[in-house]
Amino acid sequence: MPLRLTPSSANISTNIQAAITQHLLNTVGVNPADATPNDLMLAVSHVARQQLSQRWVETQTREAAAKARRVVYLSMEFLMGRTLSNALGALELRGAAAEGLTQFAQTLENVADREPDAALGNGGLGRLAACFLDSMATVGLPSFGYGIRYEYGMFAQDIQNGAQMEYPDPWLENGTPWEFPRADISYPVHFGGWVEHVNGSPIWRHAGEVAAKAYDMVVPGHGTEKVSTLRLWKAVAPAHIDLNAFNTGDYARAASLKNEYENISWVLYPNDSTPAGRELRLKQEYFFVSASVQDLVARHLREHPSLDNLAEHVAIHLNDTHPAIGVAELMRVLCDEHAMPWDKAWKICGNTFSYTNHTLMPEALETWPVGLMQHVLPRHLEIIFRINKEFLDLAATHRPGDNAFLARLSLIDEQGERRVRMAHLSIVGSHKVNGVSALHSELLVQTIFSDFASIWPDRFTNMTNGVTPRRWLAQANPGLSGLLDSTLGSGWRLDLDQLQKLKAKKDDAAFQKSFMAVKRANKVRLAEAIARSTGIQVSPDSLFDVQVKRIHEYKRQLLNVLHVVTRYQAILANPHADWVPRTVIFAGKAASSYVTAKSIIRLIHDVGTVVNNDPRIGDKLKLVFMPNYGVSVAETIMPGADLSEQISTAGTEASGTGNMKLALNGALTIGTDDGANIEIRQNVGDDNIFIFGLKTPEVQALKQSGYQPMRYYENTPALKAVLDAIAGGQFSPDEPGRYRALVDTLLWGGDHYLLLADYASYVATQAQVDDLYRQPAAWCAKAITNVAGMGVFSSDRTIREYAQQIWHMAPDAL
Ligand code: B1H
Repeated sequence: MPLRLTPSSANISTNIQAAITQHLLNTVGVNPADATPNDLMLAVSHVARQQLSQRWVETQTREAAAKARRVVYLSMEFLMGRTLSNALGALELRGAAAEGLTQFAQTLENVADREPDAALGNGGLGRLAACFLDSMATVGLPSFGYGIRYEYGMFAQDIQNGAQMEYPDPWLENGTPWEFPRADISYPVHFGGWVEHVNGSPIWRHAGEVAAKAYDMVVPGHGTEKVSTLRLWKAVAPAHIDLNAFNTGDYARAASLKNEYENISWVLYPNDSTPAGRELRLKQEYFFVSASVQDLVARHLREHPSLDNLAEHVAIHLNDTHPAIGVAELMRVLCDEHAMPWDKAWKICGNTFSYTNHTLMPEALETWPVGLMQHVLPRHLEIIFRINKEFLDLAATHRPGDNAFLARLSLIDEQGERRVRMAHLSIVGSHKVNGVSALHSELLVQTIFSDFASIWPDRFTNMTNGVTPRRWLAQANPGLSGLLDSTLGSGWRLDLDQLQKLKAKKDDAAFQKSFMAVKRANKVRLAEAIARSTGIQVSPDSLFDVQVKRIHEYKRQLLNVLHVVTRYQAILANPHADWVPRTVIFAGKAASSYVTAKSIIRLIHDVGTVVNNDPRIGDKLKLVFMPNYGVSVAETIMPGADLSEQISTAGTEASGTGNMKLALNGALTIGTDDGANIEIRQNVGDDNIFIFGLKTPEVQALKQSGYQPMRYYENTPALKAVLDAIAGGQFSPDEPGRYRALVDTLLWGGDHYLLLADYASYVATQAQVDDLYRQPAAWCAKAITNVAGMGVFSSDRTIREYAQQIWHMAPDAL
């Protein structure tokens, strides 16, 4: 029986030292005297892993005995980041581990830094899934996350001559202490072939088979011994597949056959917000959904005699449409494999599934060509057609004779190449559909899903996103956490609403002083990280203005650049004015094939090169781009930000979650009336946030009336000067035409995201930001008020809402 370490056990740090030494010797295989920081990272991880393993076994045993109702969260992405620090936090062993490491002359921070990020996601959607796992474990919701064990996660970004380069992310290259391979859990997943109907019963004569092997990652709850499971599937060629080629000595063919199957879990598609639409992606989606459904069905049948009561014991949640094929798969399993009548199965299905939509952008809605679906999943296509027929029969009773209505609702888009609409399949197959912020959920029923809402108004609801305060405050910002602990006690970690009590302190001079000292230290730390990753020195005394997120036109990083150039020109024109020194910090990846986004990254670098090296500017303005944005980089950036840029065109950002992380760490937001910014404003108060620009109805009206960007260009001299400088090559003298096309998307390409329309309002609001920053006490009071107002954005709150309103589960039931 391994040693059980609890924070209360005597001599905990001595015990940890002993445990680390044991693991160095027995698990890592090194002499403790020679242990490198990497060896120590592995050894400490194994100490924590052992503790979590015990918790996992206990939680599973308890839930199985109770035949607990469980939520199954299906997601193509889990952007977990590093595990060690979070695991130690959950075990309340962080202090002891740090102390234990002093014997090895190492800091916990330095040791933890050796762990590669588990970057199995693109951005907000994947990180939300990771925050939800943390909250599900913490609030005690019996839960399984299911996804893919990608061999390669999100690509690593490097910058060469200002341009993004992508490199593979072999995060598993050296193994990971955090996964538990479950050698005995493996399911066959079938593809292709055709369907035969024998005596009215369908038989899927599949053409290919791959094995899905389970690898578990333990998700620790905080303030509880409960843990949850993230089960990731790896694709493995079935042993028999290459036997023939292997036996005849044709190893090349054997290897290529093996690859063809195993590439299913090879790499994450790096397309945030736009579906990939490739056959391999469809196979990935079906692969992990099929394995997960087999797993949950097997678990159910271990605890219950039949599948009749499946919906009472399992809630399956679709994280966007990527796992939507699960609706057809569950129908196939119930009807074809368990001989359940269709109508009964369909009822179970509807009571089991629920679906979250994460984006309104029409180009982001996933559809699959009918021909491709026929080729890869012929039986599922038949099932989808039957679901569609019955659904359209029902819809016709709502508006008899209205064929346009039916065509809009159909699961099949019949215009041009016929395509299966995965969002429609998800809605029809679910009992609840939610958006991720109040505005987004409202817009869903007013726009893309309005026809569905006319049939099923009660099916649509809102679940505003949240973030876990454990990672995004306790772990990322130890300085602020310590201040909160000494001011409020430590309860905020599990009850973020307690931050409200800070409001009373917002003008307290002593508290302000401590709060500003924490921010200053975090800025120093961030400035060091900037120097390390870019070579650029920035002053922690300048205002840190931060925009960190995927690079996308709708998020309008380009509008931010227009402001930077505006400021640059204004400083040159008036060098002796009382400028508030600013450091503008960008970070984010562009999808590898997204030409405009990559051009924006290059422009940021080119403008930075000119501005940062202009001796007339000095510290008044700096522009930096931190490469390879991901969870770990974010953990350094969030605590050091003064200003949070959330400047998407109103109506385009479904929610945002970076906005929450930044405000929680005491940054003030400059943002549009979009996504969760609106709810942040409601919670921190209008006076503590900078909102600018057109609101959603104004955006819609301007577009309808015929938006003419050229008018803004001609009537706004500062804007004209900025665009002329960029388009004319002032920042790319070696290639003066480099940004002509980028500027042309604004002037001649319709400026789809209304940068020019919002420019003047944005620049004027930035001046208000400067005015406030000149008054440190006033700024600080607002920053404190922001932290105080962020309680509602804990993902614990979000998960409790899902549990109560969608999954019909009581947290902490066991
Ligand atoms: C979000 C995505 C997304 N919305 C397709 N949609 C993908 C769509 O690989 N794909 O095919 C990947 C990701 N991601 C984001 O979700 C929203 O843009 C954010 O506003 C939101 O905060 C986040 C979480 O809800």
